[in-house]
Amino acid sequence: MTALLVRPVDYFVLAWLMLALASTVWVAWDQFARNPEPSVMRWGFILVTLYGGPLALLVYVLADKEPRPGTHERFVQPLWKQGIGSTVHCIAGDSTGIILAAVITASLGLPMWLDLIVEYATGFAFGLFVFQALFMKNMMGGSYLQNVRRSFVPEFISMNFMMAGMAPTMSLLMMGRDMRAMDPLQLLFWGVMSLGVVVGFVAAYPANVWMVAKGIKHGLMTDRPAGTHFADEAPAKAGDDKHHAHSGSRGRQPTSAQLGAVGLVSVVALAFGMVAPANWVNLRVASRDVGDSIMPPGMISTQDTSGETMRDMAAVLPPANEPARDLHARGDTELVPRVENGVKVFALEAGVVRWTILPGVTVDAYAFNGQVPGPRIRVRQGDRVRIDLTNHLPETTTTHWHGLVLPNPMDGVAHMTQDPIERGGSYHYAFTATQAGTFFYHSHDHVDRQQALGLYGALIIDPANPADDAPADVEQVVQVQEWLVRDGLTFPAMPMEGALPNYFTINGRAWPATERVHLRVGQKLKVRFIGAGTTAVHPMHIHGGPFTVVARDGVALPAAARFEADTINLGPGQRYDVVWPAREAGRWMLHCHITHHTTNDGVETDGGGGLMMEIDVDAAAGP
Ligand SMILES: [Cu+2]
Repeated sequence: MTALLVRPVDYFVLAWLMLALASTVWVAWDQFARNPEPSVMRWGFILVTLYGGPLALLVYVLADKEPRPGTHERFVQPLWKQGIGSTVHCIAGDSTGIILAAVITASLGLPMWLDLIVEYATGFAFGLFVFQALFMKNMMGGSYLQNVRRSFVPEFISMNFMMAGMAPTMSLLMMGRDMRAMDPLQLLFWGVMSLGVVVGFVAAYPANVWMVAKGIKHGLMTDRPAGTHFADEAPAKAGDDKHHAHSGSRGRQPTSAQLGAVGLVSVVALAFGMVAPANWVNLRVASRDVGDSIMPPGMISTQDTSGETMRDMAAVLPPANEPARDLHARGDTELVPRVENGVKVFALEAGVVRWTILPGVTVDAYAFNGQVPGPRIRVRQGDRVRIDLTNHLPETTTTHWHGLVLPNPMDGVAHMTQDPIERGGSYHYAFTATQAGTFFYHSHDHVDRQQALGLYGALIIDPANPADDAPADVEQVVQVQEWLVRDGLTFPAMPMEGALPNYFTINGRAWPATERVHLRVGQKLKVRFIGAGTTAVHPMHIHGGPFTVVARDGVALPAAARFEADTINLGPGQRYDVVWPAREAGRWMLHCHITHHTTNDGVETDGGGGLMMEIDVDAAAGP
């Protein structure tokens, strides 16, 4: 069960539904205690208020609720009120059928287009067999079957217009950007149903007024216990022992041409309402295909957008009962192995955490061992290594050891070298570290989504002979990542419309919350750049003079191949080891040179944001 209150709209819908319940209780009490109506109308108003909330309550009070004792007969006479009554008993049956069908089809996992057809058929059946035929039978007499026949055309016309309003409301809102609207266990589903009934009511009202005027539908009626009299009661209509209060119009039956034209337009309206939304949204998607996905606000959703696309790009649903890890929590902490029979064994757990990247900015991240980036795995060349990965994510995962020479079944590619690890499952990755240098590990299942949400970490292999390492006094790992945070939700950042990132982190923090490096003039800093990002090549630049590139992609450059530069293009998957000499005292900047990547959602704080890090150089130690 996912959280119900995730977006501001959820609180609005909750308030609306509570108002609808309260309105329904009041209308039900008022109907049975005070309003002189046949019970089919009472139930009609009660159901319509349940779906339409305070709007239906308003209609009830203005058009049907007896204002003073004994005045109902006269009060409900105007045609517009008769039309309301006719629409209410149509909508009560139709929408009950539609909503029941929607709950059932969503649970069965049918595509939306089929949902709509089943909903139409069920709504029509409910309206015709329950509300119309029974209602007409009570009013007009005759057998039940006669009344089914008599109600068929009016119900057909009314239902067509009702669905012409309700179907596009459901399609466009349910298949829009918050797919929780397709899930009957979510508030949003009931919010959409409520709005759909209101739109359906408005769409069906004009035809109902016309049909009442033409005498082929009934409007509002008064039903009092026999012998009840009031001083100000309107004179009873002669011969009307059933207390019919609507203006008798049975003499003005519609011609077959009129009925045919109205019926035709109702069919056209229905077809338009059912089919037109398919121009904008994918009606082949089923609730089951999309889960409770919430799309990024700017994502382009079309008739081709598949359920898989939506799940890939969807927001991380905030973990329940999970306090955010604040700025004291660190990513990239060194993971301590246990040694079993000479094998260094590391334990990794993938799960969802709330992670603070900046004061006041918290992301819902996929993380190894509750930290972003995942913990640093550091071994020595020649070590036998095993990593036990356990999956606590809401989806399958695997982990790939980027750049390593290892047995193929250990390579971690989902569906190719291994089965994806189910939620709750685990996998043991075992290999011998034959290379030396800067590597990293990352998810290789739903990688478009999972790595972008934080499933990566540094993997550093020290050379067997420490003398082979390029010497430096201070070492700093720099892992870059991009984030998309909108409306308080975290989406995987992608180089795609609506999914481009607006926050950028080094080791899980954005400037000015990034780490600081401290050294003295004359010392050397080794930076291990890791291209853990997934949306851009980051031109990483250090102020205060050039550095020497000593290794690339986990391969040490021989002395003759080393070169000086002040910017390296750190592409996704790439690693660069650079050695930077501290030449002058002061505060020196290390940053990405895509200038937007040095902002936080477009805002600069303390000189920038995102991919920036400060190198503090003190004056050389005195003699
Ligand atoms: Cu950049």
